[in-house]
Amino acid sequence: MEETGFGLKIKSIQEELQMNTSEQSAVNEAALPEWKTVKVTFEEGIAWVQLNRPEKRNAMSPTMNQEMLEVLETLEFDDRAKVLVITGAGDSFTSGMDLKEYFREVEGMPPAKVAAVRRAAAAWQWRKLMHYAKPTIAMVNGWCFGGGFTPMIACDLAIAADEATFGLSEINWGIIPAGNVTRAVAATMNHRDSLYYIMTGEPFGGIKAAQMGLVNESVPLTQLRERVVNLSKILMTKNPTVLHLAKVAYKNCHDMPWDISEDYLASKAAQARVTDTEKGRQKGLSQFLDDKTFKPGLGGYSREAS
Ligand code: ACO
Ligand code: V55
Repeated sequence: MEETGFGLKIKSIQEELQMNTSEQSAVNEAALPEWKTVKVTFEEGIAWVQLNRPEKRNAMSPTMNQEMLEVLETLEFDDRAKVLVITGAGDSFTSGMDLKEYFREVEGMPPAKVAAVRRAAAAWQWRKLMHYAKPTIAMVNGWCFGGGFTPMIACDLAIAADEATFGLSEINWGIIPAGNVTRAVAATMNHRDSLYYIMTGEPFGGIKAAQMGLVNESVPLTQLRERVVNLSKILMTKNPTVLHLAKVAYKNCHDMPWDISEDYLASKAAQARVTDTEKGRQKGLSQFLDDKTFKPGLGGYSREAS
């Protein structure tokens, strides 16, 4: 075949595409950056994100807040992470904000610096986490106090150990639950329970957290990991595009008037049809109506079959 200028151009684009593909997979298999206060490991589609200062009960320091934002931004583009599980190293989920590094040591700083430290906490704890592109599960393995409620609640789902201990301990040391802790509590716990725990600072366990709907479930610590792996596997069978839109739609429409919400949800449904590259809706309809190979009421369509 004649080597036209056009042919050469096509070849070089193909080469470029191949190069990009291999570069891309190189990125995805690359070792992660070294984080001092967070540990990330991959296992069968799950990214285990461990708050990792066990000697300080995983208290959230300014460094950890900065690193957690980087972790979330990194994992967003890493194919090894299909589901994120946020948990804590050792016997704690997190003891909340670091009273030394996040409060005392920041007190004397200029207001702009204080604001930057507060902003970095909010950046990952709810701004980034709330509408995260991938499903998120908080695995509450132990202590969960104060500021720890915000990321725990911002995760889509939460599973606790019966042995875990929760508490809105702010009142116990003379502050109100800020950093959007109170807002997160108001989104998940009822009026009486919220005020009871905000005002008493009384600790409570995983079983109580599940009874109040603060977490989805509580299981014995020995079964916690297995339950979270099983839940992650269920989420991994779903269409990721639709899964993301479904959770964002739920979280956004929660506080909308009904007429605005109806219109918003119609737009989101249309968005799903446009952006869903695996065309789940079409597959689902034809596998049920034509092939009769599944029943949507009882499980998901086959994402592999055409
Ligand atoms: N901030 C800073 N340091 C902390 C925090 C915290 N939130 N939590 C624990 N640590 C440190 C301790 O100071 C101690 O440090 P040291 O070894 O250098 O002395 C170390 O972690 C171990 O803590 P202990 O208290 O010895 O651990 P123990 O297992 O006995 O108790 C518990 C754990 C119950 C979590 C206890 O540490 C505690 O009450 N921590 C504070 C919980 C809290 O109220 N957090 C703030 C919520 S409000 C907010 O987040 C805005
Ligand atoms: C708290 C948490 C904050 C904050 C102020 O109540 C108070 C806990 C997450 O940040 O800035």
